[in-house]
Amino acid sequence: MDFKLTEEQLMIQQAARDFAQNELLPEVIERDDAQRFPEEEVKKMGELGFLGMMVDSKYGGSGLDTLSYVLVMEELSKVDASCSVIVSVNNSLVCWGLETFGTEEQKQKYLTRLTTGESIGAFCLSEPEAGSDATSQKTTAIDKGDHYVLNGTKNWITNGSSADIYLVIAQTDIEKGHKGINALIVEKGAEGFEIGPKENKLGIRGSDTHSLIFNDVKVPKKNRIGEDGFGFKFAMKTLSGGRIGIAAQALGIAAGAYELALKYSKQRKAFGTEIANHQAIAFKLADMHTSIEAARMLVYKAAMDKDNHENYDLSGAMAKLYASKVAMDVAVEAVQIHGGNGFVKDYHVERLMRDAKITQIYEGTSEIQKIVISRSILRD
Ligand code: COS
Repeated sequence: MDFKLTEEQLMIQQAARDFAQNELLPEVIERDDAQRFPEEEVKKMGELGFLGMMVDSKYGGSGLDTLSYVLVMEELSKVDASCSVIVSVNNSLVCWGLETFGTEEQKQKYLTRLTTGESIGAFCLSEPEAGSDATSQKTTAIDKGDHYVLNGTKNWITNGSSADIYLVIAQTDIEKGHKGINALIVEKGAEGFEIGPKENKLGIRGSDTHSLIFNDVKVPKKNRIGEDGFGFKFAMKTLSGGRIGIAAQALGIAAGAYELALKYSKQRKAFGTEIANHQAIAFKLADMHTSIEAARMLVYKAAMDKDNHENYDLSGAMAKLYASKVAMDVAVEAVQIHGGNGFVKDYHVERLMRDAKITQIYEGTSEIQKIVISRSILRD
């Protein structure tokens, strides 16, 4: 494994770092407080090419590798995980899925808008009773010849109200189980498509999370992704890549919290010296640094597996499982190192701690990652 970054990757990393510091940091606390979607910031990320990073330039994408995408995710997440989840969903779950499995017509119509930020995408798999158990889809897409009729409810959808293009997973033929599931492209404004109220969340409060309700929504058949019955495999394959993005988000949250704690520990004095000089704090920093470095190796390895066209189901699941635990542990320790100040919003670490939690839940909980990992090692 050679993790020496190329000149181009270093430039992209620096661009993301500068953007996060100059554009995201100034109002991140206010956006979190008010649960305000970062509309202007998303536009700018579109201009910088962060929204269609791995997409071919013929569809307006940046044509970069997964490792570059991971570097951007890491830098954005150090400062604002609400922004980085928008980037992750748009890149990994929506653009990648459409580019890899969509028809040329779908790519021309939808992908070109998603890569520039003119439109944002949402990935709609979870339901009130189908989160981890993703084959138990209750939303139906009944085949009516040249179109499907979509009925049901989706839950916890990132970009729920700000997206324009929704990839919706639904059951067409219940008899066929997961082989009777389809993935459909639904546009905002379709008759019968309602956006439910916004969730009031613990973390990533700047991203908008909604339930979505479909009441007899007509979806043309040309909006189906892949062959009839490909929807569940589409969701699984797409989520495998999505997990690398979320692992990178977790890595960034951990690294961001660590950097703040390191800086603080060199400034704050107690018992006549900077607190970093106390072994109680220095050892915490040592543990944080070590676990972040280990997480980084797993995340970069998973990205490289994808770039090298190796199977990345296992490496992506391991990266997400481990990096999300590191994010949670490191963020809690960063708050501890900050003491009373850590409990106050101005110091940013309490937000990072709240944001870290979701990385152990979405795009497959830690328990689901353990299912994926254990099945893989027991099969091989
Ligand atoms: N790539 C391609 N196909 C995959 C796959 C992958 N990564 N993972 C599973 N599949 C296929 C299987 O090969 C199987 O197809 P066949 O019957 O043709 O062999 C099919 O999908 C069903 O798989 P399986 O039998 O393993 O299904 P399970 O119900 O046991 O569930 C898990 C598998 C738990 C891994 C799956 O339901 C899952 O990932 N759940 C979490 C979903 C999730 O991330 N939710 C969060 C929502 S997005 S925020």
